[in-house]
Amino acid sequence: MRLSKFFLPVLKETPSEAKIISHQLMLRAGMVRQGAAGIYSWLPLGHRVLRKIEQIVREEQNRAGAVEMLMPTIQSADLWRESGRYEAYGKEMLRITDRHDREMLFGPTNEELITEIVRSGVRSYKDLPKMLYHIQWKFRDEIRPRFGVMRGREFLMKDTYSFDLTPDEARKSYYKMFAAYLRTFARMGLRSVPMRAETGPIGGDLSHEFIVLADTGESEVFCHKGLVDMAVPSANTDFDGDLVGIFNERTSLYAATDEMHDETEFNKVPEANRLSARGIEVGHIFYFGTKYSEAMKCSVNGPDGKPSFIEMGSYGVGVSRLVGAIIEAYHDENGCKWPVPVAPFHVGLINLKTGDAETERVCTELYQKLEAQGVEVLYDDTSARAGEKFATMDLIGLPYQIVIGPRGLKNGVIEVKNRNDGAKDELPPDAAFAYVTDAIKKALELA
Ligand code: 5CA
Repeated sequence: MRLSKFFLPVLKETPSEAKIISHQLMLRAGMVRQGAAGIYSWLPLGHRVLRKIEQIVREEQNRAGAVEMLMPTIQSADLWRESGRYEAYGKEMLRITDRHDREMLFGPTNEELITEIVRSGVRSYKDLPKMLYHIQWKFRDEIRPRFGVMRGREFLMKDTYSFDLTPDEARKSYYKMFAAYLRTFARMGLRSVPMRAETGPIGGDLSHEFIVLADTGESEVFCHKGLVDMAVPSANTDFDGDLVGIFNERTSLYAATDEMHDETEFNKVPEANRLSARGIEVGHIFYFGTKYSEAMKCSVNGPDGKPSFIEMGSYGVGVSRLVGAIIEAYHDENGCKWPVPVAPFHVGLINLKTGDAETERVCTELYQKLEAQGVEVLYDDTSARAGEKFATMDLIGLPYQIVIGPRGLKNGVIEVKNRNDGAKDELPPDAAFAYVTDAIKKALELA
């Protein structure tokens, strides 16, 4: 992508309304613009990151055996009356009336709608288990939307719903999502810790929040330090196999959010291993049994011919919140430092002297060769000053910068900078090409 064609409205000043670094950087780097309180447009740069995160979430859901679909944002109030949540949800639900005076709502979550879909589509225990998900915008009229996309009113969520015949089978579905979430966040460069959590308006009694530790996180959390560095399930994890080991290994160590915190239990952890910190909730999984299936009469006939209510769970990932969470984990005083798998582009190519024939030639050739290898390049072909180009590249935080100008070319070299550690190398164009291509491929293979 040529920067001259792209749309990258960077800001020099930090907007005063942005209180945390991720919000500041997302505005400054031209990733999002606020439309109304807690409602954002995703500009091209932010949109690319959002889509990469979404794709990783999708791949790991598919790996775990969940099946993708898409439900609408607007739902009928009647469904929510069936479950009893229409009144209970209160002011957080955005209620809408259509031209026929029918009561509708902008979905804050989808337990009712998916239960309705499954009850009309399954008959027998042989139709189970099923695990379905979608990635769709949600709306919650939060009292205090804040921190940009971290606590928005409109936000993108991945929500999965599991349907099983028995509580034992339902727990297996829960373990699948538990393991899939560890992999999902790790692929984005995030260490997540599952913590026992309150179930709130979703319900049930088994629930874990997946927390990324960060000083600016909204949740206060307490856990055993060993959980932070624990190895992540590998890519060849057998999701049809027994995953209880992965679950037990983590849940045997203390970890709880402040609502579930038990000081006495926490104090049993040796003092050197006690971690009390702040964190960002990037995912939340629930097992709530027959709460919705009973209220909405969603049942199947068992092997004995008798009907039984389906055992259900739901599993959410905050896709748009993750964009902010990753910036909280990866930035410095100059801007973002994207991990390769979620970077909006892999490489920023800077032309130091537009109009200079040799510089143009080398830039264009390298740009085309990299793109042909699947390396995503943002090519700064504008006539801005060098200092401005460097500042913008640091701000938007692409993993590698390649800087090409007449002075270096006289000696047959161009500069490659690693945004993560700041290391710079002067290399001939061919060597720079090989080095960057290799580094990007390796970083993507780790998945
Ligand atoms: N139905 C269940 C699971 S599918 C559910 O709605 N769970 S939730 O309420 O915990 O939301 C799932 C995830 O969405 C949260 O873990 C969080 O990462 C994200 N999320 C929730 N509220 C917001 C918000 N206001 N802004 C951004 N992300 C949010």
